[in-house]
Amino acid sequence: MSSCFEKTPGWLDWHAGPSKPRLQLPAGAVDAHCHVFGPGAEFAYAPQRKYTPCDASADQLFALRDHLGISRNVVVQATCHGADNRAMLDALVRSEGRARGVATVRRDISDVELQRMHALGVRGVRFNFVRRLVDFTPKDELVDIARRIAQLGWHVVVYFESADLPELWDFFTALPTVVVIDHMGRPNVSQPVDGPEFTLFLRLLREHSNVWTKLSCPERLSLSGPAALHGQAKPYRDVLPFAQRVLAEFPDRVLWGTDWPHPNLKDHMPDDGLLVDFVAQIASTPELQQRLLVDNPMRLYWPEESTK
Ligand code: 0GY
Repeated sequence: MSSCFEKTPGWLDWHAGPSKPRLQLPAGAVDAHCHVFGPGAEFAYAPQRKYTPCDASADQLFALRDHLGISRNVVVQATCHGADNRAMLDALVRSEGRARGVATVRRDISDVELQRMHALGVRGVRFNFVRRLVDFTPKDELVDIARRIAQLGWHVVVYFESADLPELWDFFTALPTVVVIDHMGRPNVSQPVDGPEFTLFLRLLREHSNVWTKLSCPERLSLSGPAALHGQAKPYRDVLPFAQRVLAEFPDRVLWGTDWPHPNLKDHMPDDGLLVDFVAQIASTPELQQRLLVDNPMRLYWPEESTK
């Protein structure tokens, strides 16, 4: 995984030999949150980036897709590429229709460029509020972007820390599109699932039927970790009640993704095969797995092919 860029010290590279999932995925399963990084020699990392990753190319992503038994990907623009969407768009082209994209755009983007991205498979933009990843974008710029992409039928993906939800509430609830929240709003899983923070998050979904979320990133949220993955103890067991609660209440507004190649992890790099197996812990029946992995992402990203 060499690159012409020097990786951030301590960077953990993606797992080179993931296991084969034990879970039999439903036909047409979608990984609705993953990224490509570079390769840096072809698609340079952005000068304003907050981290420099290892390369993770589209072909490597598709090899993982096939290995895991996944059918399609949603490639989310990573902050290390800023608003230069070329690597993500290249992945969409290479996927031959098996990937859709979520872009990062600035206010000065032209309508022609938005149309071009739509033709290539982009269906959303991402607004990122995580301070360690991005510099602040003024809200009036984001409102302007949301208004424009709404006309294309796109949605907004938002990424934030759970402590910031109260401050962001009015902004989120005024957005004129579907709003997809990354990683369940990053709950602090040391708090109870009925605690004030997660209760507020659930209220957001309950009161706003345009809000969806991704039951993703147990490896990022967990404090108990992946221990005994195929042994007695459950992996990422502290994340489970949060994901199960959301799925139980909002089975038609949830997505799942690997988050490959897992940027900025500090303590371990997950085995993507075992992340797939974790889905069976969250969604215990084939019917729920079908909704989470196929019906919901198809409705949002491939509505023209969706039957649900
Ligand atoms: C994720 C999470 C992270 C990074 C990014 O675009 C990104 O750089 O999304 C993170 O560091 O928490 O969803 O991949």
